[in-house]
Amino acid sequence: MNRNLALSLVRVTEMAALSAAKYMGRGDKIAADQAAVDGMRKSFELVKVRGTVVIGEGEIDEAPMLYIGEKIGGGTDDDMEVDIAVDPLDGTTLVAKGLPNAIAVIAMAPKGCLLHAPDTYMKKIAVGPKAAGKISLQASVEDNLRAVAKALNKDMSDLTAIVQDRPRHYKMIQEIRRVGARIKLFGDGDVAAAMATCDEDTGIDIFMGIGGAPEGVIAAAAIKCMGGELQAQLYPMSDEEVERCKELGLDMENLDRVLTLEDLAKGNEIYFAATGISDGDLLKGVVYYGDNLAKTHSVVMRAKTGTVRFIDARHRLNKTDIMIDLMKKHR
Ligand code: VTB
Repeated sequence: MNRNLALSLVRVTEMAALSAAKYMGRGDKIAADQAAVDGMRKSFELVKVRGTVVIGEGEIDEAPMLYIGEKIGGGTDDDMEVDIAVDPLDGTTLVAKGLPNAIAVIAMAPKGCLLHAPDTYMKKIAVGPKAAGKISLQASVEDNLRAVAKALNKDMSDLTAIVQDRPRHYKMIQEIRRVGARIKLFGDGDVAAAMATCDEDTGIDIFMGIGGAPEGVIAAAAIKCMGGELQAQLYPMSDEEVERCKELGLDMENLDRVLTLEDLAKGNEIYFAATGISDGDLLKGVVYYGDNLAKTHSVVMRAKTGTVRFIDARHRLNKTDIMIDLMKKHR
């Protein structure tokens, strides 16, 4: 696959972020999400691929754009067919409330290489490169914390776990405290939270918890590019979610099979891009300077080379038709 595709992906997340960030703190998560979808969908025609959305905004009857199965991209017959996994706004509540850590994110791989995750919960554990190979979803919280502390040569009291602040995690949080590690809680956005384990500058060493399965596939694509490890297990928490797994034709006898990075994002032709919407551990949020000038901070990665590029971009919001339309619609 053309390695420059990664850079064209970042335009897509930049547009999503520039649109959605307009809604920061305005209390309307639906409008924020719609703005992100608009930005991502309109700019995707610039990406020369024949894409199929495998993780998106929902089924065709739920989402007008970026629905599962939608054909997107400006590719022609001689361009590659790819799977596209998008979360135009991971953390709608974060944007609506003006909280940190919201990102626009996209992963891309050759057709059939991204797990078509059902819309259910997923149990996940993730670490950065130095602790890759040392974790197990089936091990205890204590065993995982001790294995990672050893791999990172850290005292337990220097180790930091990132956990989503939800009642389903309270028992695990108590266990982490008993073992003696530090905890960083987050409200929403577990793609950014899992990715943070792969950048030592965040000070975050291990991600543990139950979150969205679609977000788990997207995080796996990022972590594969960054050389970390993520293990996951589908974790349907209602009969409706079990039904969704059945409808996708998943092997119900082995639904709780531990999924590795290779199961979630196969091969090394994995591309990933994300742009910060509000300030986060890894990516800074959008800044509007006035006079039609704005700034974005993105990361774009490719598993094949392991190249991780951070891109600080300045955008003239009145220069391109796409941007003019988006800024007119979302203000
Ligand atoms: C999870 C997480 C997402 O929403 O799906 C979470 O993966 C939903 O958790 O990143 P609850 O059902 O407990 O609210 C996000 O945090 C944001 O979409």
